[in-house]
Amino acid sequence: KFIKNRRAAVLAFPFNGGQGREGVELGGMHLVEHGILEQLKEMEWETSFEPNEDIDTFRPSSDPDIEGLKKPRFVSSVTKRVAEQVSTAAKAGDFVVTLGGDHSLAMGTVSGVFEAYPDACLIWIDAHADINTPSTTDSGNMHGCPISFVMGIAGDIPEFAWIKKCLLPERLVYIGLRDVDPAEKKILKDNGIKAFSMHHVDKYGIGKVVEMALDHVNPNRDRPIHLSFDVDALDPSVAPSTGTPVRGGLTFREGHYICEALAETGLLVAADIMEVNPALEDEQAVFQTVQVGCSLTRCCLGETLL
Ligand code: 4U7
Ligand code: MN
Ligand code: MN
Ligand code: MN
Repeated sequence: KFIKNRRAAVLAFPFNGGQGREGVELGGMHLVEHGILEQLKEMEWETSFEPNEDIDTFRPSSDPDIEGLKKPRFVSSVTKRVAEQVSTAAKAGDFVVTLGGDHSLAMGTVSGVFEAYPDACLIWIDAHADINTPSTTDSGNMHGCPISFVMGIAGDIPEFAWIKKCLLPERLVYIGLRDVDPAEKKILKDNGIKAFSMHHVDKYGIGKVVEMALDHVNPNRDRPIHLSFDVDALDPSVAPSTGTPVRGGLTFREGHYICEALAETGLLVAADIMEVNPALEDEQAVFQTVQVGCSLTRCCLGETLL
């Protein structure tokens, strides 16, 4: 087992530079204000917290597009800090919880987890594939690109030279996809990347899908697991306050089942909870989304295991 001493390092990154909507930088603090740290302590996890309140000092005075990517220097410097904090905590044997912020932060979380655990696998829960390259992205928003960078298919951009090619295509699996760009579909196909879309969730049920996903990336159940959970994987009726909602998503239970099943393996070493945007939709919707973010996190740390 990889986690020593039942310690959780909770890292919040109040960052929105990977996409265009204000408010997602508030997501992590809302989970904290909702009580996630106390909830984890209640579950007998020793908990540390790093709010990274100085993240705006990483914003360069000028940050013109590079190869169509928006705010590339800001994204690079912030995600480099993310990688350092995540790898330090993971190497200490802590369970790393990263609260976004937008999903470009995963360039840092994946880099950090795989620095500490080179044999890890990545389970990506999302409506989107987030594997656009600088040449395929239409929006230029880097929250749609993190996987291409850690997989080493983004091309050589000096500003991102710190990112190591750490993720092999066969160590990645998706669950929840339903809005994948045509160029991303080609990347998935060309690289033989396994993906369970909502169609597969409907066809096989979430229990079988998680089992098949684990069989693919972790056949002997001996590799550390990094879960990156974009709340837009959930149906908008379950998690309405997020920047890129897509109808037809995971139910409340399907989302929680994934976290519970991964916790049950005893192999989960890190979980990202990304893209909660408390500036979107009404107060009730924000409450519901923040509450779901907290309960997913608790499930990752074993709350519902009997
Ligand atoms: B998220 C998109 F074009 N693919 O690249 C893009 F549809 O982290 C969406 O999953 C990306 O929320 C969504 O901009 C990124 C778009
Ligand atoms: Mn998404
Ligand atoms: Mn995402
Ligand atoms: Mn999103």
